[in-house]
Amino acid sequence: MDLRQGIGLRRLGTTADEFQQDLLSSLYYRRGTTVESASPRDAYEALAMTVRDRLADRRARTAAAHFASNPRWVYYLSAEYLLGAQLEQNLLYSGTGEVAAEAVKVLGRSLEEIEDLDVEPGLGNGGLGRLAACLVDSMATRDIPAVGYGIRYDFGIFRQTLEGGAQAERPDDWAFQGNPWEFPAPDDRQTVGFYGHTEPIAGSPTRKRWLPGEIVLGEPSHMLVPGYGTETVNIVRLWRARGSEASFDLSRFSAGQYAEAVQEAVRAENISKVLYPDDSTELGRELRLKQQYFLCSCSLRDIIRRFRLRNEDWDDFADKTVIQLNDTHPTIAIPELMRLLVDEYEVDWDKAWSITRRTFAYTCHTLLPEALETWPVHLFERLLPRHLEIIYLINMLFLREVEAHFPGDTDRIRRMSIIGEEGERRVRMAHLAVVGTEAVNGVAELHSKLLRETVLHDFADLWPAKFQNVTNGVSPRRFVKLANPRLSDLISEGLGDDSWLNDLDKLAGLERLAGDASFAERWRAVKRANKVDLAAGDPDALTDVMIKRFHEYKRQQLKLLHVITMYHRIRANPTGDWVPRVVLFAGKAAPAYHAAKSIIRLINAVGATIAADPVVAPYLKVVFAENYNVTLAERIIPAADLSEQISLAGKEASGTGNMKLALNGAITIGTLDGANIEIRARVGDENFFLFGLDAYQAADMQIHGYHPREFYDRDAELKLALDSITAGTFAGVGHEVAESLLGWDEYLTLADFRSYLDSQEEVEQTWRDPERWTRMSILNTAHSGFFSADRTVADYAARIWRVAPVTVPRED
Ligand code: Z16
Repeated sequence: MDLRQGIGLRRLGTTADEFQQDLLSSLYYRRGTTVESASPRDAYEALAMTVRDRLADRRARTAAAHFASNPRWVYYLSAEYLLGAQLEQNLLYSGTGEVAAEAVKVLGRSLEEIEDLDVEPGLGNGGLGRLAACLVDSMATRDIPAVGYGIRYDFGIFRQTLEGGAQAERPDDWAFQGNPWEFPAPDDRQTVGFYGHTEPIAGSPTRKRWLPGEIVLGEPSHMLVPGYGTETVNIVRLWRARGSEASFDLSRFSAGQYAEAVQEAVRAENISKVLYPDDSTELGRELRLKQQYFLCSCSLRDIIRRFRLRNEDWDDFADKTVIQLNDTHPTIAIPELMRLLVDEYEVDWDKAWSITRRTFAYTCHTLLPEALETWPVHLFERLLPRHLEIIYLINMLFLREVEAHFPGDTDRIRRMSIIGEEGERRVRMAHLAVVGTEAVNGVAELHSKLLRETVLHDFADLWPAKFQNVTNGVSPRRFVKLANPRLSDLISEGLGDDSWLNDLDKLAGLERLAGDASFAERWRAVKRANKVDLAAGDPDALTDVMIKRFHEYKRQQLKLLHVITMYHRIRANPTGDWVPRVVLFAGKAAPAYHAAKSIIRLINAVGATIAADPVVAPYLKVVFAENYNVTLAERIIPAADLSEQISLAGKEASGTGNMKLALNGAITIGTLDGANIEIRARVGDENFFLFGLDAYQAADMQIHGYHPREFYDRDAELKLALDSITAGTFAGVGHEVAESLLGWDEYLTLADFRSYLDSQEEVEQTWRDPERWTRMSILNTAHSGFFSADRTVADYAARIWRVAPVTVPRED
């Protein structure tokens, strides 16, 4: 099939010469400039368009094949996407990397120079946003008809800088110079209402008329999501808020009241202005709920529009549609679908509720109580009055169901209600998400188990079959092939070809090479070369990395206590046989999260003290890499020897950095938390440094009263580490950190300290035996194939979505 033939379009060439012709044509006709006067930006944009064009035909054939087969669709609803840089990925996925490298020479620039101008859209905070990006990549790779829906924030996650060792935040105007990867789709714009009131409709007990007080336009654009090694190109559709024409007050403008003239439009556009920078905590701001509703309302109308292109009967909707909710953020889609069906399409309530429940599925990503969203009822009432009515009705019918199962159990009814009545009445979004969906899943085995046993226990009692686990995964294309080309080449050589890139279990074939001395030698050389590239410190030193959002439960402070202890040990014995280490931290703290920012500040103070100490500096170096994002992760991960996954057991839902690092041959030091457990089970206990309390021991300790001082009093090194902070050894910085650890230590840092240090001791013993270390490293890669997002998507497809792939025909 070639859709271009019918309209007489030429096919794009595949040779370097033909690519170069198209590149020059893009520069001339689309940038309006010439080779002689092209700026670096012109070169970048022209190349981006030339590469993008190479995916356009696949996209057209995908859309045609999907339309023709009227398949069951997966719609992924997510407030966040961390897609990463697009140019290099699209070169790989379009198979044009080599010809492009040749062709760009005509511009007098190297491909690498041009790639440096590619800005990543930072439309997410951390794990959840990157997971969304990995899953849409794998859905395309598995030929699943899917659309990812999200918000096109003007400002993505803030840019982090260090000012005197403290985090400062700068706005991330990521598309300031334009975004060549984005296709506007103004014809598909939607209208969204807020505020106002509802009116009854005569003769109908359940239908209502909602008269919103504010109207906002949602303008979509999309980015291409090509599959790897297949023809499919799906899309992520992102909504941007706009004021309508009516929101500009011309008469005020004419009267010189310029600010007032645009205030309504500004208000509308603020909805998609900025990503909320909180990972795993919710601030409960009105604008955030507006964002969520904006995303859901636009996306649902778009989903219904798409459904009606090929279908008429609402009875078919749930068979043709599955909507996956990425955390509770898009849960308002449940009452919104009810509203659209009941009020606008006049479907009766029971039928609408049956359709809705069968359409949605919900992924929970946390166990932290503060991450489970709740909204004050009074806020809902003002912002989304009709939705609150619908939620009340859903809740009434639901609680009737509970009462029927557990007659007279009023305590259970209070616990399970969608409306929390303790103190200020609040809407519990997680409860709504469980009630309104067909399937609920956690993101790692332990997480799913703890969800069933704790946070969602009552619901699992009522509907045991609803609860599932789907362990997270990561894209091997982005996090091995693109991030670590040296290792990828070595793996392909070892395995005979590169088919592992979309069949990651094949990495197991490396096992037989783990004992091959020359292969191991080359493996070590790759790691070393990656460290040289990273240039964080001595490439022969143990490169110990902790790269993730800053959060007390993740326990960067525990890593820091280890560093401080090493500092004291080396000072006490300067001629000791120390293993040289580079400890690399990277990650952002939510701007309002003071405790996390204090830890960053202390890391930098400790780093400076060590760097200035001639006794310690030869053995120990602390590096804080600014502005951690996908692009930086792709540089650090290939260079890591040791992967720090040291959260308090029972707190990290899954973790995905742990998977990326293991795949790149870093060895994990970690607790029995999240996906660490599954990594350890696969790579083998002997190839993993385990320490710390397990989730049940940790919970027990907290229940029976935890006293951090007891650990401090009993452990001289721990005492020295904390006392030195308090005594001002690190430029007087870190009093709050020490105080919080000795005062309450919510995440049992001191309880795990000794076990962690013992495990680090084992790390060093192992490192001293390079053959053994390398063998462990190879085995980590060999046995991490399970953590491909392709497997994650296959799990969702089989057990939750029940979708089949649609093959997109090749060009002829
Ligand atoms: C987030 O990134 C995560 C959970 C959450 O409730 C909100 C946000 Cl923004 C993370 C989890 O902390 C992490 O363990 C998990 O690997 C990731 O989501 C993807 O599931």
